[in-house]
Formats: sequence, structure tokens, C-alpha cells
Amino acid sequence: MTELTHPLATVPQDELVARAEADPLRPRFHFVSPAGWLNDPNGVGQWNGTYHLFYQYNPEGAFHHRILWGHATSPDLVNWTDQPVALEPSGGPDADGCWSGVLVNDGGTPTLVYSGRNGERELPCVAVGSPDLLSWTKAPENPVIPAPPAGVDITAYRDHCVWREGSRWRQLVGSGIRGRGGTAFLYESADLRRWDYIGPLFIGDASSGDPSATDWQGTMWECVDLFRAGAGALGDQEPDGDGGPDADVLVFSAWHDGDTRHPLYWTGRYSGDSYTPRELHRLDYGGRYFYAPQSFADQSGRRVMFGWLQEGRTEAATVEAGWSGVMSLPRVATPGSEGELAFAPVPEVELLRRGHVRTGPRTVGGGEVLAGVSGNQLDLELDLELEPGSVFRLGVLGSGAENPDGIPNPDGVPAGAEETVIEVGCDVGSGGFTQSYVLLDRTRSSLDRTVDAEEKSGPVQMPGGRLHLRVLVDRSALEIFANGKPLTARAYPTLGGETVRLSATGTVRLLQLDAWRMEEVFSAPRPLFP
Ligand code: DQQ
Repeated sequence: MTELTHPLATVPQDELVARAEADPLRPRFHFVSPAGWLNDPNGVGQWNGTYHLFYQYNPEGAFHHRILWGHATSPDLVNWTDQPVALEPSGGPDADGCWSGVLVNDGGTPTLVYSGRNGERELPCVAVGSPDLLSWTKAPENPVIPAPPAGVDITAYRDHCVWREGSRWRQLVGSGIRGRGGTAFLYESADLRRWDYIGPLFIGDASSGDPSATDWQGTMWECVDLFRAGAGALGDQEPDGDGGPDADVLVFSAWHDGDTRHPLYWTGRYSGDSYTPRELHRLDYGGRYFYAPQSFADQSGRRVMFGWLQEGRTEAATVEAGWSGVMSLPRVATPGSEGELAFAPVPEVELLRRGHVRTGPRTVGGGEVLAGVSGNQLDLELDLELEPGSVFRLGVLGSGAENPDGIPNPDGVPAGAEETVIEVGCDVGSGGFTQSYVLLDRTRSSLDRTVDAEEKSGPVQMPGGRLHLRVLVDRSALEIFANGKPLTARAYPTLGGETVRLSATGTVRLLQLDAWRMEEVFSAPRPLFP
């Protein structure tokens, strides 16, 4: 083990795992690091049938510093086996960290392209894997691109999207042009080692929109991810069936001056050396709670995406807990009806379901505790029909809700003192048109007033008032899908509440509700260095 070097390394390394394991707020069926810090998903992919998840990892403590690449493998995207650390800083271009990157198949040789950090700057590096992807050798040519494009005043320069097009490799590096906006620089190579600069694929406009808005483009684009949605591959000029002006998706995480804002994506068309954007979309209504997503096409052709659920408690509380960061459940992205993407957790998540309860159809009343369903590891699926003007609320992680009238529990805690509320509404706007939305109300999520309780919300199409709502609760991690629109966030209840409550204003029909407890995926403490 390395010596404690960082001022935030206040928890002895040999105590981190025990601290993390003891935390009741640590998710049990999402992937988390053995302890210490986890951020971006990296090198996501499937190799000879096995899924690989690499991730930004600091086993020294629950803070971002001197980042390594952690690694885990899975036969099914939900049960994970820890593997040895894949990359760690060594002298030279990655002396201060192995930042985000991707896995590609170089004619049968597993190859990582990542950002080596040295001092305050990052440059593209390459590492070559053994056939089992368990040991990695850094390329002697590193950094494979010696400097950002000359003569461009950039805000930052890092993270990679690499794909094969014909007989050449193409690469995007995330960046931003000062005074203009975020961008992705396009390069080309025959061997992943020598790269020719082509130019910016497309430059965003940081002056457009309100910098505090949930769809502000930021001044730098982290973790750019370009892919063809649906059938076909990037660069296909005649996409089979699903092509068109919206066929190519450019995902990025909007960043500004050290601030990780939110993931966004353009739909548009990649052709030749440029990208013609059509529309900008929010990727997840939870914003920074689904940050730095990365996706891959698996062997069945699905577009599978992971994202990083950041913490919502203070840095001090996080460090004290001994762990930080949750990997989202893998989600499948499919082209939606309006050219935007629809998301759903991969069906393999259902492998973890236990104890099925079904209820409905019936009308939802003013407030009821859901009988037979409680817990802090849950998968809930609801089909609803909302009359215009009605609102449906699903309360989870509730404490004391067995006394909904507010009578204190025997321990003196007011009833319903904590509850995290997912609200969906079918509003009638001016002119009579309906504006439907999903909203996460965390004002009563936690008695701990130091945790983030900001409201999260976004629009949802609800044709005919119909809504399919999927809610995954994993202690402090929440993933919500409302007709394919994701809202991911964190909640930090202090009372250990497990109650689920339904309520409605106006007329809401619960057509069907299915609920399951979710099995944990790690049954024993895991070593920091597997
Ligand atoms: N995290 C990585 C960077 C990336 C950022 C460093 C996004 O490569 O830009 O850990 O969260």
C-alpha cells in the first residue's frame, strides 16, 4: 500500500473498506469501488462475451487524487468480479493520474486510450492489454499526441472517443475554445500511435442560454461519446433504416471552470470530418448525478451506457464515510419517437429481483402506505393513467409513514419525518395543452441539512396521460425512468426509513404496480487492490 500523501487522506487506508462496508447508505446492487473514490466509467465494453467495466479509482481515500483505473468483469452486467487495477500512474506523461479513456479492439489486441495527467495537463496515452485484459503495458510512444492543437486557446483537453472507420482509426478529444464553447477535436490514425489532427468536429456556443440552466453547454466538453443510434455504424452514408439527420448522437458532459455541470447530447449527423447538430437534449434530469457517461455497442448490438452518480453530501462527510461515487446500472439507449433517446435499465437487472408483489388496477387516493412493499433496495414498476391536471406521488425511503397523521413514533421522531418523493404530473398549461413532467422532491429526504436537496425535474411525453414509471432505490442511489426519460440522483436518509407511499391529487389510475426487493451483488468486503 502507498503512503498517505494527500491532506484529505485522514482515514487510514486499512480502515477504508471497513468504514465503507459499515455505511448503511452505501448501495448494495449498484457497482461501487471496494472503498475509496470512484468516478467516471472507463473502457466499457464486451470482449469474448465478458463485460468489462473500468473506472476512475482512488484507493487512497474518498477524494479525487492520483487516479488509477479500477477494473471489474461480469458475465451479465449486474454481477461483478473485481480484477487487478488496470492502470496506475508511473513516471512520464501519466505521473499524476490515469484519467478517463476507452477500450478498443486493435485487430484482436485489447487497447486502452486514456488521458495521462502530468502536473495540470492531460495528454492522450495508449496501453496494450494481455488477451484476458488483466494486465496492461503502456506504449513507449506515450503521449501519442504530444500537445493540444497549436494556436488554439483551449479551456482544457482530455477524454477520448475512438472508433474504426474503414481502414483508419478516428479519435475525438474533449476540449473547449476560450470565448466560444465546448468542442471535440477530431484526429485520424492508422495505428493508434501517430495521429493527424483534422480539426474541431463541431464547436458549441457557451454564450447561448443561461449559464445556470440545466441545458447550458458549458465551456468545456468532458467525456465526449459519439455513436450511431440504432442500426448502422458511424460513417455509414446509407444507414440501414434508422439513419437520417438525427442518427448520430454526440454525448458530452458540460464542464465549466472545475464545475461538473450535467450530461447533454446532440442529435445530428456526422459525415466526413464534421458534425451537423440538429437538437440539444438533456441526457438525465438528475444533471451532475449522472455525469461523465460512456457507452458501447455490446455483442447483441445494444447501446449500453454507464454514468457516474456523484455524491450529494459534504466532502468532509464523504471522506469520513470511506467511500465515494456509485456507478449507474447499465442502461440501454434506443432512438425515441422525436429523434431523442429513450433509456431503460438493461433487462439483466431483473436477475436481482426477489419477492414479487403486484397490485392494481385501482384509483390512487389521497395517501396510502403500499402494503406488502417496503425496503431500501427496491425495483418498482408502475403503469399509470393521469387525467389532465392530476399529480401522482410516489414516496420512498420513508420513515414513520405508518402514522401518516403526524403522530410521533415511540422514539419521538415525527411521522413521515423523512421521505423522498417522486412526482409526476399531467399539467394543463395555458391554451389547454398538457405539459407533463417528472420531478424529484428531496426537501424531506434527510434530516441532515448539509446534504444536497435541490429539486430535479424535466418534461416527459405522456400520450393519453399514460406513464410507465420505473424506480430503482438502492439506499442512497435512485434511478427513475419516466416514459424513457431518466432522472438519477442521491438521497441520504438518516432514519433508515423503508416505507413506500402512493398519493394523488386529481384522478390517477394505477393500472398495475410490480415491486421487488433487490439482491445485493457483493456479499463480502472487497480488497482495495484485488
Ligand atoms: N473525470 C476524469 C477526467 C474527466 C472527468 C478525471 C469527468 O478525465 O474529464 O478523473 O468527470
